[in-house]
Amino acid sequence: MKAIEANFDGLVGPTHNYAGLSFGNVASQKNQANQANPKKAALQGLTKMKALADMGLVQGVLAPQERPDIHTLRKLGFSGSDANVLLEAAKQAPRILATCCSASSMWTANAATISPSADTADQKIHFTPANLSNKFHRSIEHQVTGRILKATFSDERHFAHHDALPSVDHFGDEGAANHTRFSHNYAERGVEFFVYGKHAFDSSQPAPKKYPARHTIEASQAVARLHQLDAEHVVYAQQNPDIIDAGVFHNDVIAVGNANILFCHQQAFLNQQQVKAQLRQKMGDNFHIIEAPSSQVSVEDAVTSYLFNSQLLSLPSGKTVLVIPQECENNPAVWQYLQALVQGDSPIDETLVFDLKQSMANGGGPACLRLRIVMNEAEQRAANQATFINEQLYTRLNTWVETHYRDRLSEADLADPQLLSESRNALDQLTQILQLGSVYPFQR
Ligand code: SUG
Repeated sequence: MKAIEANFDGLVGPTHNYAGLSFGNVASQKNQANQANPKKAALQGLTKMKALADMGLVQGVLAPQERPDIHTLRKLGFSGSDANVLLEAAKQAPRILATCCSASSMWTANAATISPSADTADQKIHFTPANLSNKFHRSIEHQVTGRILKATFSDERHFAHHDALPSVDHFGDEGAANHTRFSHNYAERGVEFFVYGKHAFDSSQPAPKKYPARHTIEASQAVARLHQLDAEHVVYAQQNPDIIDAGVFHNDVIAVGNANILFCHQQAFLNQQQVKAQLRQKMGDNFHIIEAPSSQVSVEDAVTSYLFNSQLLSLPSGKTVLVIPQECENNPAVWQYLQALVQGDSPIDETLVFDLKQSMANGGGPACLRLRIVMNEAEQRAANQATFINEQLYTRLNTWVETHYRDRLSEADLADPQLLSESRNALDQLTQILQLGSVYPFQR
């Protein structure tokens, strides 16, 4: 049966803001306290989704989380009416309030790790929501993420859902941002490539010194076991610890892969030669590795431009395109490298540039905004059809954003009880549009 790679983008939530919550993510820290524009952020995301759907790709959308997260604030001892919870949190612990208001679930590359049915022993698609345990504001996503994934892929004949791994640093799991699946044909068994930042149970192994390694090898191995993958078709690689210290907090900031292509920086992995050799051995002939040399693109250029946080897409026409953020155009070294790449004899035919500045300012590029799911035709039919982007859904979601979103938001606005009710009202309608049922705590 024919299979395709679908991209499910995260819809930016109504509380999108810049709170500087992600130590080790240079953009998040740099833009702390800047004013955000949630409406623009959501529309920028929708524009990308629609453009890819128009190119004949299967494009889905995943709903955002309920924020402010009153439920978590109550767990932390704030009480009274919802308005009082917000007020007290703002007074006593404004940073905790900010963590409970982040729209960070928009970066669905961190929502979960997905293994297609061609790779799993029971021939179902397996989903494991990422615990995101390294950052408090993200560690409170996985439960609702799991519900949204179940509401989008509910048919148990095709889809197997696991709980997130235990939420501790030993099993820190950042999901698909550190996972790539290679194949010669989407319908056939592929090679799953798991990238981690450190070993949790072996302190003799190298690790970054300045910024945290968010993801452990033990987490990757657990996900591979849960997904019933054949060890013969799995490769593990450690991120180069030095580049984590330079701001590469996820592998998808320094490498992207799809089909039979790996596009990465020369310094992406520890023991890079060995990693490449393993991938070549498992993928066999006709596997392409495009390695950007440090002499042409520095790690710093990669981090500021998000060159590798691109979407490497195989179009129905047979062309391969690289979806990049505008920041690549603005970086002369990166732009020159890209021009030479598409004009030369690389397997990448074209670049497609998007303005995603609202998300980029929090360290989220095109690839962060999407979760990839390889599906065959039966699986596509079994998924929730109301979540696939087409002309009608695009128009409906644009109107929904225009109706419910603010065009400016700063930290001081997070305690506004009006924002909570606007946000809940918007999400209530969204669950109807996307036919998700009651996935949010306020609906239960
Ligand atoms: O986890 N930023 C996100 C960005 C995630 C990008 N995803 C991938 N690379 N796949 C993070 O660091 C910043 C929120 C703030 O500071 O307000 C934030 O959470």
